[in-house]
Amino acid sequence: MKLKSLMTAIALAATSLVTLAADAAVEVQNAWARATVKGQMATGAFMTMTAKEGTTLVGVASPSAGVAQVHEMKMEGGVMKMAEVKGGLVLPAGKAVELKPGGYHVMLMDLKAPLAKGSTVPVTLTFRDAKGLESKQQLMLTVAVNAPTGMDKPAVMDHTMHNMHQAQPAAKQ
Ligand SMILES: [Cu+2]
Repeated sequence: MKLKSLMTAIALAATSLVTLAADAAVEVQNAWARATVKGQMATGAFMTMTAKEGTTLVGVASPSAGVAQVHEMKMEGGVMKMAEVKGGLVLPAGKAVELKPGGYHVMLMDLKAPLAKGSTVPVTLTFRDAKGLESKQQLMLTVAVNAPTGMDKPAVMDHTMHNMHQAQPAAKQ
């Protein structure tokens, strides 16, 4: 078995275990976080989320990061900018919402240690449903240099334009 598919299998197994335990309202697929190098304080995490019923991702937390936020990356006057999604990320019922390099992503900042390729990083998502009820969902994200599923687009712009964060070396290693 190839290491990559093994890692994906482990990540999926971990995800579904947690999903069962929490009777999760949101299905999360292809979750991964980008590996970091020593001294790098921030990185992105990516996944595809499908809510059974309409809900909103209102919070993110990780014991590995001092600060975690949902970010959006978009072109503004010809410049790629990144900012926290205000009011949370809306997940319409039954519609897959992709968090991917160059778009929505989970930003892990103030990293307590480098995220090594092949390791995992715990992330807790907080959702608020239409009635205002909050629920939490825990994930173990696979740490990788590039998207494990090949859904990735060239990630050269990933976070290097972010004013708040340290520039990172080119993604290729
Ligand atoms: Cu960001």
